[in-house]
Amino acid sequence: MAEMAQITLEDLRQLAVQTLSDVGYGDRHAAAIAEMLLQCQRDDCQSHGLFRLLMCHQTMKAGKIDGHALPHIDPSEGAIVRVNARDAMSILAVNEAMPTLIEKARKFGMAAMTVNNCFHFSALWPEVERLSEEGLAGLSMVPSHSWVAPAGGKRGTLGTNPLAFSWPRMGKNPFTFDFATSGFARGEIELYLRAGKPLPEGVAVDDEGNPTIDPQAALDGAMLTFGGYKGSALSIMIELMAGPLIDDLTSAQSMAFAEGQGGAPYHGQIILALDPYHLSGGRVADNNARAERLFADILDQGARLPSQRRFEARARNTERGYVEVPKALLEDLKKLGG
Ligand code: NDP
Ligand code: PYC
Repeated sequence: MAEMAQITLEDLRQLAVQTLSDVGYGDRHAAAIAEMLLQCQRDDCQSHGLFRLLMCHQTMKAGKIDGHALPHIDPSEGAIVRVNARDAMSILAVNEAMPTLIEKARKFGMAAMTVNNCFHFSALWPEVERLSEEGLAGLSMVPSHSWVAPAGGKRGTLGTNPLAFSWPRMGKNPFTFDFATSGFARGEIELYLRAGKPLPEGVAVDDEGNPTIDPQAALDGAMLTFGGYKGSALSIMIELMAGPLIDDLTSAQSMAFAEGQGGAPYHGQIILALDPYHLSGGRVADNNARAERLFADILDQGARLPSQRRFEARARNTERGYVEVPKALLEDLKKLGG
């Protein structure tokens, strides 16, 4: 078990903003990225919380990102809001276009945000949860770098390609899930490496295609999708939906673009917002009750809903005002120069 340090949420925010500003992110990007890192750490999402500040730093050092470019938002085309992130990190672009996406979903029943030309490192649940706060269902997906072999293959072709969904619930936290379509997120394998722990079986193969539980061999070899051919097909769908469908790169093209420099992948993102009022023909109350019966049947069996652990962590960490972070990570962050 790694030695942990306590850090208040405000100190975490300041540490993130300072680190991002020092390395070259403009004020608005630094604030938006820091808020994302804070939200993830507050919810005990270790692989995409403060740990990802290292990736943001490395992305700037790799020299391809624009730390200052502001997103260009084009709402002119019906139910689509097109966002050009202009080679900056995705988060500010998504945040700024979110009100337009919500407005369009309410107007048309469903709407899509397409984000192009963005660097992307983050969890997806904050944006779909935001939609559910507005009474909408949300679906979000992105490719990444081609670290993952398709089912039956041995070579990295697909990204770790996360998929997030959220469903609004009256007076309750939404039903939300957000996961990589690889067995493990890349960030999770990196955390196993830092902790010196072996991986479970079935997560990766080494560079000769043999199964491995060694995190470094997994990072050097190929990761595997979850659920065999089913996760593989979902991952391919994400490549298509957040790539060619919206005129942007696949994970393999993102990897080629990086030219071995490391840092966050560079690609597009699609977020769909669905309005239950329109889609149910105005019968929202009946259908909410139907959804709640589904959730009750799951919980009655002793199963839990996705995000339950996260919402519990949020309540606990918000109340006590601090989070626990590995001491080694804080040491590494202190060593980063501008
Ligand atoms: P996890 O495996 O940690 O969790 C996946 C989801 O399953 C969560 O919603 C989780 O809820 C839920 N869950 C876990 N255990 C159970 C259970 N027993 N019963 C019901 N639900 C359960 O996610 P990953 O490691 O795959 O991904 C972590 C993060 O990494 C995600 O936020 C993802 O967006 C991000 N990511 C980002 C990438 C990028 O390119 N930007 C690439 C890959 C991943 P809970 O949180 O409550 O446990
Ligand atoms: O953990 O797989 C991952 C990941 C990719 C990009 C950002 N995080």
